[in-house]
Amino acid sequence: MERSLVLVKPDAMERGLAGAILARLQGDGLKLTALRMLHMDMALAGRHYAIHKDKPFFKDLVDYITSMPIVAAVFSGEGAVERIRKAMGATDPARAAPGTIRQQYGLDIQRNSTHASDSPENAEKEIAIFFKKGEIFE
Ligand code: 3AN
Repeated sequence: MERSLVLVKPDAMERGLAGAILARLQGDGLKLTALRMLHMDMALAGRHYAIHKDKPFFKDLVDYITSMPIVAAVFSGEGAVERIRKAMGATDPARAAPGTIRQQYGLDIQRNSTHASDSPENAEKEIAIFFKKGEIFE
Protein backbone atom coordinates (compact mmCIF):
# COMPACT_ATOMS: atom_id res chain seq x y z
CA MET A 1 0.00 0.00 0.00
CA GLU A 2 1.31 3.48 -0.85
CA ARG A 3 2.35 5.65 2.09
CA SER A 4 3.03 9.34 2.69
CA LEU A 5 4.64 11.29 5.51
CA VAL A 6 2.54 14.15 6.84
CA LEU A 7 3.80 16.84 9.22
CA VAL A 8 1.54 19.25 11.08
CA LYS A 9 3.77 22.32 11.13
CA PRO A 10 4.28 24.87 13.94
CA ASP A 11 1.74 27.43 12.70
CA ALA A 12 -0.99 24.77 12.81
CA MET A 13 0.21 23.32 16.14
CA GLU A 14 0.11 26.80 17.66
CA ARG A 15 -3.56 27.15 16.65
CA GLY A 16 -4.59 23.69 17.86
CA LEU A 17 -5.24 22.32 14.38
CA ALA A 18 -3.48 18.94 14.55
CA GLY A 19 -6.68 17.03 15.26
CA ALA A 20 -8.63 18.80 12.52
CA ILE A 21 -5.92 18.13 9.92
CA LEU A 22 -5.55 14.44 10.83
CA ALA A 23 -9.34 14.04 10.90
CA ARG A 24 -9.64 15.63 7.48
CA LEU A 25 -7.20 13.11 5.97
CA GLN A 26 -8.89 10.21 7.76
CA GLY A 27 -12.22 11.51 6.46
CA ASP A 28 -10.79 11.34 2.93
CA GLY A 29 -10.44 7.58 3.43
CA LEU A 30 -6.71 7.51 4.20
CA LYS A 31 -5.56 5.19 6.96
CA LEU A 32 -3.51 6.59 9.85
CA THR A 33 -0.72 4.05 10.33
CA ALA A 34 1.82 5.93 12.49
CA LEU A 35 1.70 8.98 14.74
CA ARG A 36 4.24 10.83 16.83
CA MET A 37 4.74 14.25 18.45
CA LEU A 38 8.31 15.52 18.48
CA HIS A 39 10.44 18.62 18.63
CA MET A 40 12.66 18.46 15.52
CA ASP A 41 16.28 19.46 16.09
CA MET A 42 18.60 21.08 13.53
CA ALA A 43 20.06 17.73 12.46
CA LEU A 44 16.65 16.17 11.79
CA ALA A 45 15.42 19.32 10.01
CA GLY A 46 18.56 19.31 7.86
CA ARG A 47 17.90 15.71 6.82
CA HIS A 48 14.22 16.28 6.15
CA TYR A 49 14.82 19.44 4.10
CA ALA A 50 18.13 18.31 2.52
CA ILE A 51 16.86 19.07 -1.01
CA HIS A 52 16.37 22.72 0.00
CA LYS A 53 19.78 23.21 1.62
CA ASP A 54 21.00 25.63 -1.08
CA LYS A 55 17.78 27.65 -1.25
CA PRO A 56 17.68 31.20 0.11
CA PHE A 57 14.83 30.27 2.48
CA PHE A 58 16.60 27.22 3.98
CA LYS A 59 17.70 28.85 7.27
CA ASP A 60 14.26 30.38 7.88
CA LEU A 61 12.63 27.06 7.06
CA VAL A 62 14.82 25.15 9.54
CA ASP A 63 14.38 27.82 12.25
CA TYR A 64 10.64 27.63 11.73
CA ILE A 65 10.24 23.84 11.70
CA THR A 66 12.40 23.53 14.86
CA SER A 67 10.57 26.32 16.71
CA MET A 68 8.14 24.07 18.61
CA PRO A 69 6.93 20.46 18.82
CA ILE A 70 5.12 19.18 15.74
CA VAL A 71 3.09 16.10 14.82
CA ALA A 72 4.42 13.54 12.33
CA ALA A 73 2.11 10.94 10.82
CA VAL A 74 2.10 8.23 8.19
CA PHE A 75 -1.03 7.80 6.09
CA SER A 76 -1.54 4.75 3.87
CA GLY A 77 -3.89 4.11 0.99
CA GLU A 78 -4.12 3.65 -2.73
CA GLY A 79 -2.54 6.69 -4.40
CA ALA A 80 -1.94 8.20 -0.94
CA VAL A 81 0.81 10.63 -2.05
CA GLU A 82 -1.26 12.29 -4.75
CA ARG A 83 -4.49 12.25 -2.75
CA ILE A 84 -2.84 13.94 0.22
CA ARG A 85 -1.12 16.58 -1.92
CA LYS A 86 -4.48 17.32 -3.51
CA ALA A 87 -6.15 17.62 -0.11
CA MET A 88 -3.39 20.00 1.04
CA GLY A 89 -3.33 22.25 -2.01
CA ALA A 90 -0.51 24.38 -3.44
CA THR A 91 2.58 25.18 -1.34
CA ASP A 92 1.55 28.84 -1.21
CA PRO A 93 -1.80 29.07 0.63
CA ALA A 94 -2.70 32.13 -1.45
CA ARG A 95 -2.66 29.88 -4.52
CA ALA A 96 -4.21 26.80 -2.91
CA ALA A 97 -7.55 25.69 -4.32
CA PRO A 98 -10.74 26.37 -2.35
CA GLY A 99 -11.50 23.67 0.21
CA THR A 100 -7.90 22.53 0.54
CA ILE A 101 -6.18 22.33 3.93
CA ARG A 102 -3.64 25.03 3.09
CA GLN A 103 -6.29 27.34 1.67
CA GLN A 104 -8.29 26.88 4.86
CA TYR A 105 -5.51 27.03 7.45
CA GLY A 106 -2.24 28.20 5.83
CA LEU A 107 -0.91 31.69 6.60
CA ASP A 108 1.86 32.14 4.02
CA ILE A 109 4.30 30.08 1.93
CA GLN A 110 6.44 29.18 4.95
CA ARG A 111 3.68 28.89 7.55
CA ASN A 112 1.58 26.63 5.32
CA SER A 113 0.35 24.31 8.10
CA THR A 114 1.40 20.97 6.65
CA HIS A 115 4.05 18.98 4.85
CA ALA A 116 3.33 15.95 2.69
CA SER A 117 5.69 13.75 0.66
CA ASP A 118 5.86 14.61 -3.05
CA SER A 119 6.48 11.09 -4.43
CA PRO A 120 6.23 7.49 -3.19
CA GLU A 121 10.06 7.26 -3.28
CA ASN A 122 10.53 10.38 -1.17
CA ALA A 123 7.76 9.23 1.15
CA GLU A 124 9.70 6.08 2.03
CA LYS A 125 12.87 8.13 2.66
CA GLU A 126 11.01 10.67 4.79
CA ILE A 127 9.11 8.04 6.78
CA ALA A 128 12.44 6.39 7.66
CA ILE A 129 13.67 9.71 9.11
CA PHE A 130 10.75 9.91 11.55
CA PHE A 131 9.67 6.34 12.29
CA LYS A 132 11.18 2.96 13.05
CA LYS A 133 9.64 -0.11 11.39
CA GLY A 134 7.90 -1.24 14.59
CA GLU A 135 6.21 2.14 14.99
CA ILE A 136 4.20 1.80 11.76
CA PHE A 137 0.98 -0.22 11.99
CA GLU A 138 -0.20 -1.32 8.57
P1 3AN B 1 5.74 21.38 -0.48
O1 3AN B 1 5.77 21.44 1.02
O2 3AN B 1 4.45 21.89 -1.06
O3 3AN B 1 6.18 20.08 -1.04
P2 3AN B 1 8.39 22.33 -1.19
O4 3AN B 1 8.88 20.95 -0.92
O5 3AN B 1 8.71 23.00 -2.47
O6 3AN B 1 6.81 22.45 -0.97
O7 3AN B 1 8.94 23.27 -0.05
C1 3AN B 1 9.13 22.78 1.25
C2 3AN B 1 8.78 23.86 2.23
O8 3AN B 1 9.67 24.95 2.05
C3 3AN B 1 7.40 24.44 1.99
N1 3AN B 1 6.36 23.66 2.62
C4 3AN B 1 7.53 25.81 2.55
O9 3AN B 1 7.33 25.77 3.96
C5 3AN B 1 8.97 26.16 2.25
N2 3AN B 1 9.10 26.96 1.05
C6 3AN B 1 9.02 26.55 -0.22
N3 3AN B 1 9.20 27.57 -1.09
C7 3AN B 1 9.41 28.66 -0.31
C8 3AN B 1 9.65 30.04 -0.57
N4 3AN B 1 9.73 30.49 -1.81
N5 3AN B 1 9.81 30.86 0.47
C9 3AN B 1 9.74 30.41 1.74
N6 3AN B 1 9.51 29.11 2.06
C10 3AN B 1 9.34 28.27 1.06
